[in-house]
Order: sequence, then C-alpha cells, then structure tokens
Amino acid sequence: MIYKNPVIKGFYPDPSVCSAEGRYYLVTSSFQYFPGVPLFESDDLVNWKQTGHVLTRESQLPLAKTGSSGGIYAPTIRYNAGRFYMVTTNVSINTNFYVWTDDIRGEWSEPIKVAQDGIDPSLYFEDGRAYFMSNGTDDFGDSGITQCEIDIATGEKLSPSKTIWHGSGGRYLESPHLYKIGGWYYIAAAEGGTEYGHMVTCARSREIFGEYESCPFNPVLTNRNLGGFEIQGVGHGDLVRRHDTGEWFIMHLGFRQAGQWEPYHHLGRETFLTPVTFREDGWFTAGKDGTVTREFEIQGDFVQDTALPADFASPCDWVYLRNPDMANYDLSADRYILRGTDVTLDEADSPTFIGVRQRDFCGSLGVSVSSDGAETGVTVYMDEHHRYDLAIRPCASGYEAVLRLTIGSAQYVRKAVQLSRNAAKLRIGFSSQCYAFSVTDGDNTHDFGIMETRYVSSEVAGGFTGVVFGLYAVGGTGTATDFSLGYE
Ligand code: 6LW
Repeated sequence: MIYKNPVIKGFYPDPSVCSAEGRYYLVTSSFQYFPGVPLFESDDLVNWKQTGHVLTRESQLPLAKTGSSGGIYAPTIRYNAGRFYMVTTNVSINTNFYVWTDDIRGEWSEPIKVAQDGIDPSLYFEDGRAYFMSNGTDDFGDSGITQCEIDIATGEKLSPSKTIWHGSGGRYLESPHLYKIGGWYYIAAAEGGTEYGHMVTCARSREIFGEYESCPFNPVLTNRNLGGFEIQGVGHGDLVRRHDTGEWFIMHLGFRQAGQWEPYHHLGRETFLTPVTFREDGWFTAGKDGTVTREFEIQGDFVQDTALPADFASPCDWVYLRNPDMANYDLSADRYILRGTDVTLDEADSPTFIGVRQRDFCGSLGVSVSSDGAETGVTVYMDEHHRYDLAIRPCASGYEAVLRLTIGSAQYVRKAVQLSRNAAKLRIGFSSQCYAFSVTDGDNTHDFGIMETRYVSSEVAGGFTGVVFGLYAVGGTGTATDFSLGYE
C-alpha cells in the first residue's frame, strides 16, 4: 500500500514509538500544555489514534508559570517485561524522570527521577538491566550522548554517567536512542538543530558503553538539501520494526512549509513514518536516498484513514495551558462553560483556555459564544506573544466583537463592532497563507479581514510548538456551543 506523510498531522513533535504484543504505541512532546505527552496507538504504524495522555496529574506535571516551549521536551516510550515506561524531561524544573504503567489505557505512576542531566532521555533494557541515556554532560565533564545503568525500580544510578558518542560533527546533538540489532548496539540520534538543517545520524558498537563508530555515510536521513520542498526539518526519530512483515521504519519529526516559496511553518513539527533498510554491512539507510518524501510504498493492503478529528467531541485531544483549575471548566458534549479569571492570554500562565491543535493547512472553524461579563472567543494561538483573538466582550454600550492581533510586542485591536446582544457566531477560515475572520450578529455578518499565517509561524515566534485553536474566557463566564472544525 502507499501511505502519505505526515502520518500524524499538527503539532506532535519528537515522536517515540514502541511495539508491544502486536500493537504500536507512540508519544510526543507537549511543552507548556496539560495534560502532557500525547499517547497514540496503532495496528500498522500508518493509522494512529490518540487514546489520551501519559501525564494527567499536576503531581506528575508541575507547569506553574512555565514559559512557552518550556515544560515537557522529547519523551521516549518503551515496553519491557509487561510494563510500559515513558521517560522525559521537564525542562522548567530541570528534571529527567520516568513514569510507568502496566495498563496502557490506565493511569501512569508518579515520577521517578534520574540524576543524569541533559535532555531527550531514553531507556534501554537488556538481560534484566536498564540503561538511561540522554544528551548531557557526564560525571567526568564530557558532553555528548551520555549513558548510565540505573535501578529501574528506583531510578538510582548503578554506574557513572559516561559520554559514549560525540555525534558526527553536527550542532545540537540530541534525541539519542539505543537498540541492539544483529549483535550491534546502535545509537540513532539527531543533529543540525530542529530547523532546516535537521538530520538523523547513527553510530554502532559491539559493547554497550562503546567505543562507538560513526556511520560512514551520516546523515542517514535529512531533507536539508531539498530546498523549496514542502517537507523540511526531518530528524529526531525512533526505530521500530513491523511485527508482521519484519520491515524496519523510523518514526520521526518534520514540518510542512506553508508553500513552496514560503519557508516558514505554523502547524508545528509533525510525525512522519519513513522506511529503513539494513544493508549487508549492518549499517542502515532510510527513506528515498536518505530523504523523506510525501508518499512511500510498504507491504500490506490496508487503507490509510486520513480523516482528522473535526470537533471538540473527543476529549482526549483537548489541552489546557499549564496547570488548569478544573473548577473553571464545565465541559459537556455540546456546551462548554468557561469561567474566566483575571488571567489573560497575554500571560505565561493558565488563563481559562481549552485548545485543539490545528491539524492541517485548509479548513474552517465556527463557534457560537455568549458572554456573562467575559471577554470570550477563540484564539489562533502560537504563544502569548503570537496569536489572533476573535472575541466578544462587554463595552460601554453593551457588547462588541473584536479582532485583537498580537505579534511580538505589537498588539492592537483591528476592529470593534457593536453587537445587538451578548452573543455572536465567530468564524475563522484558514488556508496555508492566511486566516480569515468574521462575526455574525443575528442576520448581520461582519468581515474582520485576514491575517497571515506567517506571523504565528515558528520562524517568527520561535519555540517548539505549533498553532492551537483555543476557546477562552477572561474576567467573567463565557459559553461556547455549535463548535465545528473542518479540514479540506
Ligand atoms: C527536543 C530536541 C528537539 O528536545 O527539539 O528536534 C527539542 N529535536 O530533541 C524540543 O522539541
């Protein structure tokens, strides 16, 4: 069958995958959003369904006042002896930790900390022993891919942390994972930074603590020389083997440019699937001549379901900013009551906000809102400094609809229209280039114009996230009904 990339669209970066009892499980980063670490399941590596999140409690995920793109960085998921482990970094409290569960559909444990620094931790299990790897500095002051043995029950280090690979020479060596395949230990890592120079590199050794030899033809995967091509920034991946056919793949991140000559992206980094081939000399290659294309052909005659979640009906997609106070939310299938506080969208805090990721370039969103003293509406949200808010709010003569644009430290209200009552229908159409805003008050529809996608892109905003559509309320209660989100 032929499948299309990305296999998980929207802001789902830094994927890690494991195979367990005939199924595949995948996690991604989540930064300042709560719950943390989206969890997906698949039967075939092509069709992925989000089943929830790994970090669902504040005790696992303290995010108070975490800066945007702080919080949870790249996680790794592993399965060993009937137990799932997810290891990650909360960069805002500078902590590497893991959680575990014996029931993938259930709750996960409290965090178990590991005293090795760096980011992008990974776990490797062999013969009853557990090894912890990160991109950090070892106990001897050497930086690179650093590893120690740990007691998996307690997180205690059982050996010193030792740097075992310095990479192939690219900047930002990160995302290490360890595998044992055919008598070799392989490190797969990322270099080049998570932008246009991103790449996957590898090394191998007969001994777990090295010496590791770099692959003679690194990088094994990169789109850095495919200028103008839609898929850019590919790297940060995890190897997985199909249990039915034995085919190898790498699940990795990448992003889609807004257009051929628009070298920016606003949907965040997404999850891609690329075939891997082991050569006779034991090294592996990936993709089409080491690049990621839109489509690949793999064995099997199953079908790729490309439909995207079209509404707010699936609570496992919902995200909040930092640690929400759930007393401010009353969410039923078709009515969302949002109790706004004094915290506004301008702050790196937890305003009353419930979001879903923008999953593709083209489509439209609609929502009916009513206000009981609140500013309430919908925001095209990259971070607190890069967002477009379409809302209704109280004014001297009743209620008005506004479009507020925030780009860096520039903020202004483009238009304010007096409403006949405390309710309106808000609409946002979107293409790869722009968002188009309108507000309907009874029989009157007011055009609020367009804003470019460029100014909420990663290239402008910085950081590691992607656009999220958020319903929000500030300073009173807002009610949202008739929410619809459709993609073309
Ligand atoms: C992550 C690093 C990376 O920790 O970006 O692309 C960082 N790779 O491995 C944040 O997602």
